[in-house]
Amino acid sequence: MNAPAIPWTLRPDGEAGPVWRSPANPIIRPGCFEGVLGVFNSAVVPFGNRFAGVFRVETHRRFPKLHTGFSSDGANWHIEPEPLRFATDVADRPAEEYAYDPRVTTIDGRHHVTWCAGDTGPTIGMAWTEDFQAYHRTESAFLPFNRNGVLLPRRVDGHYWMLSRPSDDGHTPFGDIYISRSPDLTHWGHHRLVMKSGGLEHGVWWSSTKIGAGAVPIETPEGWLILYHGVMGLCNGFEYSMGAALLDLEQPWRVRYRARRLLLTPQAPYETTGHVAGVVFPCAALVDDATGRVAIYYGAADTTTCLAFSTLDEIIAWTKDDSVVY
Ligand code: BMA
Repeated sequence: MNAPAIPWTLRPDGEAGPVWRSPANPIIRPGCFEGVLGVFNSAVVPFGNRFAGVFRVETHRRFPKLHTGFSSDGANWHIEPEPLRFATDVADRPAEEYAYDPRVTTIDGRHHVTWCAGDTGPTIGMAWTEDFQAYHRTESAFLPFNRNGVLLPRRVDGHYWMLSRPSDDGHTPFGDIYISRSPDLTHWGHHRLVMKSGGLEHGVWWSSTKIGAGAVPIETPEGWLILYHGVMGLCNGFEYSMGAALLDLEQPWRVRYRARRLLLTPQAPYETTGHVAGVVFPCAALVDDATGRVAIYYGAADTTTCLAFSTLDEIIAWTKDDSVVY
């Protein structure tokens, strides 16, 4: 079966940044089915000759749930109106849990979903699927409170690895990216700090409050490329931007390069207006191996799902040209 072509738009004339937005943005909006107030911070992967994804959907209860979606072109999506249900679960779950900010990582043909689960407080829920119909839930990875759990897409040194951000029970005013490893995707240890939030020490001013992993890391000759979110505290609240860093391929807790300059910050009307103004929140990226084209999926203003584009060469050059020195 042929892999589907990823969405793509040429860089518009006059675009100065390393990443440009899709003219079709927002690609998924409230109202994609009846009663949807927001669909954002969601993750997609190639699935046979099309794409599948797990989406954060909010209805009039504003209680976030995960929904499955399918697309033949990566830009036009059908989102299932019912939240996804787990075919197998672990015991002793609260009666109703919130679930948000999913990531999907394909390892050896199996799609692993990680998300922020309301498991006696926010922490990293885990499930796997092979068909995006039956989801098998396994134990949560960490103790509460934790968010933004993102797996590496292959084993390194025989282990699975997950980036995460220890946090608090609210709108966490701090946060650094850690990595943990596991022999079996159940038992996690060997915890290491990867990157601290920005600020004066690191000169990454736009992420001076907190940072969190975003898209599944992309393997490149220069290291694992991570597209992450960084948060800056402004006088009227938090602002969420997207940045890039490269982690060592064999020792993924070591940062090789970290771009001082952000890749994308809220500027478009759909990023500066919505349920939470001033948020771009990447959760997935598709790469075309032949051309190095990258399609980045991000949530905008906690309301819609959007697409942005670049190439691996451009993002890597941007990251190395003005990097924090470690
Ligand atoms: C974070 C998460 C994200 C959200 C962001 C901005 O703490 O809850 O889901 O996009 O805040 O509101």
